[in-house]
Amino acid sequence: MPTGITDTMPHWDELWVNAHLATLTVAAEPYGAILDGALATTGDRITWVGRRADLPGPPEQLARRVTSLDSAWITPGLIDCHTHLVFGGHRAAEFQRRLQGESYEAIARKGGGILSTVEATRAATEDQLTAAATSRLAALHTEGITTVEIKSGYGLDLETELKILRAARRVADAFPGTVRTTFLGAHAVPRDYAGRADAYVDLICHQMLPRIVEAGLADAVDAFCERIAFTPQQTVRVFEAARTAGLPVKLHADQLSDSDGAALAARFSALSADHLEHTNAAGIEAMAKAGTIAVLLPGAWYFTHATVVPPVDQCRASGVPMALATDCNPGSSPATSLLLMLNLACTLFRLTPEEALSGITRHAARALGFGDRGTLAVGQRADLAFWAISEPADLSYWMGANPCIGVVCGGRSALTRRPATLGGSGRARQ
Ligand code: DI6
Ligand code: FE
Repeated sequence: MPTGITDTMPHWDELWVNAHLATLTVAAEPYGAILDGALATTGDRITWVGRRADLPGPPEQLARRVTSLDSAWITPGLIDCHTHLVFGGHRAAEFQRRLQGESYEAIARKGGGILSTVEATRAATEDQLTAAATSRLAALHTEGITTVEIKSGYGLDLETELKILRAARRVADAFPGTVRTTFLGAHAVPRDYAGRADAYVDLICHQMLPRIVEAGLADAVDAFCERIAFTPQQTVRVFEAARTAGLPVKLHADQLSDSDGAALAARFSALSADHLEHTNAAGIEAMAKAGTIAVLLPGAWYFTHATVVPPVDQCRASGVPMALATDCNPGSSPATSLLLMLNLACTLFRLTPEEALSGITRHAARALGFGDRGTLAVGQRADLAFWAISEPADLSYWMGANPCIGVVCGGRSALTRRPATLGGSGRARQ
């Protein structure tokens, strides 16, 4: 035991000092900020958060290792709560068709869109899918992401949905952070069920979902409720099957048209309703009452040339927390940068930088059903990201920069990197 430590002194594993903290706890300061703060972890938990001046002793006597962060900022590890990371092929040709004026919906109706990725995904091996998704997740991780959700939905038959979910679990095994998997069998009606969507929903409810649950491969169930996908009635059947299986639900709701998706999600106490561009006032009210989180996906909005902005003011007025995610997928949002989503959400949807950061931390945690992460507070999981920035708004302000200099997952240092030079003083504000 080093000299000077008494039995009443804490014995933390790690202590970070000379750092500013964006705790994202509800506090008087914007971002729950603590300037000149300190943060300690023991095992996989945060064990102390506060002003350095309030530490109960000299730092070197409080922890096994003390690190000075040279005025960097610490935020909670970032959370990407909506991705389709596991898929085969890509859709650059469709991108070019859309640039020439064809709409996302028109391409889907002609059998392109999701169904073309289904073909490529069925043709890919599990190893190929795992390798491609692993490199997409690595890109997210370098930006401070410590928790990610991965949906299936490009198989649309039992065998391929199982293959995708197994690949997602393998990606998780090689990732120092946390992966949540979501079964999205109701993503599109497969070609061999064209005109027989109800029969495909039978397959989902009676065969696919029970097998996937039995294999322990899904943490939640999602569906695409839309005129090019599944009706509200069909979505209800999928959600009832999820309820029987004991899994929480999420919904791709009102992305292209108002299908009353938000209210439907709320009726099933969904963790989240996602997209929401066309959601009506009653839908947002229902979400507020049910505690359903709004997940906004500005990458998909931007990339598909959408024009109707989700009802941000109404979410604010009704107290519906807004999360943000990449929606990483080959058709509507080929994005592996969650930081870019902050900028897009601010510029396109007029979120404040503080709302945007809350959207990829505390609110994103709730969208996945987590109560143990997304803020810097004692007892929370020790998932942290370190940033060479002057103030938290820098994370929304820069486009395409990555000022992340370190990531900690469950108390273990998972990544250290040199920051991009952002200009200005290059130093965090003292
Ligand atoms: N909405 C989306 O934005 C993605 N899935 C969905 O239901 C798009 C999926 C794709 O185009 O491949
Ligand atoms: Fe999506």
